[in-house]
Amino acid sequence: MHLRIRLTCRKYEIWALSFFSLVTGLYVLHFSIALILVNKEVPQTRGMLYPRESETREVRSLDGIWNFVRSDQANPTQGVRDEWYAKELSKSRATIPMPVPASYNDITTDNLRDHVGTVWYDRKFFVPRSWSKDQRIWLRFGSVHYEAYVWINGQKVVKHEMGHLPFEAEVTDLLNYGAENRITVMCDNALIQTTVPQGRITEVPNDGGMTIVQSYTFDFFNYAGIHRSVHLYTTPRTFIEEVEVTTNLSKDATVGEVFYSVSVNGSAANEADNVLHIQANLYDKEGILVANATSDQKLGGKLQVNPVKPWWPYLMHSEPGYLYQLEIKLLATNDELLDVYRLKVGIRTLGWNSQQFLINGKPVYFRGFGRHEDSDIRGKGLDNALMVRDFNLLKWIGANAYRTSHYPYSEESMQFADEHGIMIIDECPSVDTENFSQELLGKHKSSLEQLIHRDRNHPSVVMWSIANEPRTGSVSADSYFELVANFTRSLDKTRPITAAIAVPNTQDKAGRSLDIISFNRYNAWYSNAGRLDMITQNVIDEAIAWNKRYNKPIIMSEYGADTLEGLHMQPAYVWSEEFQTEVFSRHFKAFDELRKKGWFIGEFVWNFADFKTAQTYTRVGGNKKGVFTRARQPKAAAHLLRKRYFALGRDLDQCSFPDDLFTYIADLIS
Ligand code: BDP
Repeated sequence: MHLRIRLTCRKYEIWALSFFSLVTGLYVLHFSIALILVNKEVPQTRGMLYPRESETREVRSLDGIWNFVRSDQANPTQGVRDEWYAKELSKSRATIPMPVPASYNDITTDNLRDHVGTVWYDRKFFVPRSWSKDQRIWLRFGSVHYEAYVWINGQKVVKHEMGHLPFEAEVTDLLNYGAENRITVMCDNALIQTTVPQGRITEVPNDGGMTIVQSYTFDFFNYAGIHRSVHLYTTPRTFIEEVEVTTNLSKDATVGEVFYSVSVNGSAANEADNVLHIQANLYDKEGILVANATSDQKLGGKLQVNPVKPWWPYLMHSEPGYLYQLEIKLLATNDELLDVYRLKVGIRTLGWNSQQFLINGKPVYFRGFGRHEDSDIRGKGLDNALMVRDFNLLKWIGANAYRTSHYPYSEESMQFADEHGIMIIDECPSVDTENFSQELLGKHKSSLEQLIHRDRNHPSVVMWSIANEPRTGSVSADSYFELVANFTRSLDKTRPITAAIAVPNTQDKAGRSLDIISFNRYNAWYSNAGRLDMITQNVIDEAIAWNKRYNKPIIMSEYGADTLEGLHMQPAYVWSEEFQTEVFSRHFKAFDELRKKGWFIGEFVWNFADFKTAQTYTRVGGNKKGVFTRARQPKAAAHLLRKRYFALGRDLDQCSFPDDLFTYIADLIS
């Protein structure tokens, strides 16, 4: 902990350096080490199963209103030096109420929105006396952005760097049972060149003297705080720590196989005369047992389901998102039940080659969105109402996929995607990656390790995205992305790897390390603004060029135009609803040409909904490229997109049209 605090201090000392000397220094440093990037080990995540109740486990939420303090921007480590965690925060500073989960930025009416550096949270909670008996207690955060330091009753518990990913620690010996306890969290939102994502901190003059400014090149607001739920949960002394599941289907898709492998934590696992084993039971949606098995001594095994109901994406099958329930029972030699954990499992296969991406042996054509976790007031805070609304809109519009641009989304949304058959391209938080360095490589790999550890069992996850718009034109990008891609592959061979690339294909150095090439391009917006007549052929030409260069399947992972809801202009003019509609239509034309080639496998609109960004003169209240407004209402282009996505669904996957897809006009038109 102390080392980290020192490092954090160093991070802030760096702010005091002049901007120019910092930039020059980093440039020299990165240029010289780019050629000797080495593949160092990254820390391995343990445990972290999603907290679920069972006959052997209890879960308590610590969500609610916490107390909150912001540090002085110029003195971000004061709270640590003065040990604010040693007593209630309110004893050190005046606190304000702060909801958890939520970003803290848009809750108050002052400039908390733009605060840079550390903030503090605390709250009290009760632990029942019954929890003291022969079990272990864990504290788990769904995500805190960007760096978190946690204390229980004044004792340090855990620190974690990286937003959007869970972390946990055992707190059994730190709690007061049958009594009140206090949890304190310090959260630091500062992004520098070796965080993921990267940013810059500079000290600049303002009217009051000097101030600290956070800048970043990525195009979404750096919301911060305790973004997802905080849980306390119990496990038995010896418990199921990890479950890893992979699945397979017979050629004719009638027989399914579920391979499971379990890791156990606890003293019983080490007793020589206690041979632990797993009883695995698989239940269908009706709760009927369809397969069971007893593990081998390595706590792994296979379940066979005959006949099987495979997991299919939405609109590719009449019963999409079919999930079984896998029940894992940990038993001692004498068959004493030690622990039970249940999780949902979808049985499916993935395949890919130089032309296609296949699910259960059937070629997939992706039709979807880049998205953001973003909404008014709560920022990036988990919000179940918003999540369910978003899935309803995805299904209404006929999408079958989205990319978690540009960071991992909530575990709850991953589970929801499993249930609804929405395919996910799962992206790590590396966006606009540049200034490649050994330290950045380590953090980038760690973000993928944590992501894959968290999401590997989700049938909805069909691809890993290892970066968005990395600066892959630079010399160092070549070995950097080879190392990142190989590392990802070493963790999961069952899913292909992509990255959303925006440099011209002639300059790119990362594509050779990927399985599927995704490219982002804004024809008629960032290039040739307003020129609707300069879209279709450009898209066709660029996709062909990418395919020629790498001989791999191609996805257009971003295209679109900022659109102010309610602005109408005929003929179409930038920012109007007519313009967005026309931009889409010109892309559809290109996509249909490209589909005939066999290797063009998907189209993703940027963006699902309007979202907040940093303040700049190119953004009016944020990025307005949403097909839906930030309040999740459709713009005109949504109705066009819906017709296309369903038309593709009917043509490619034989889905039926919703009754309200076409509005009656006259019986002269069909
Ligand atoms: C792309 C980025 C995305 C931006 C989008 C835009 O990948 O994050 O929001 O441009 O400018 O380059 O709208």
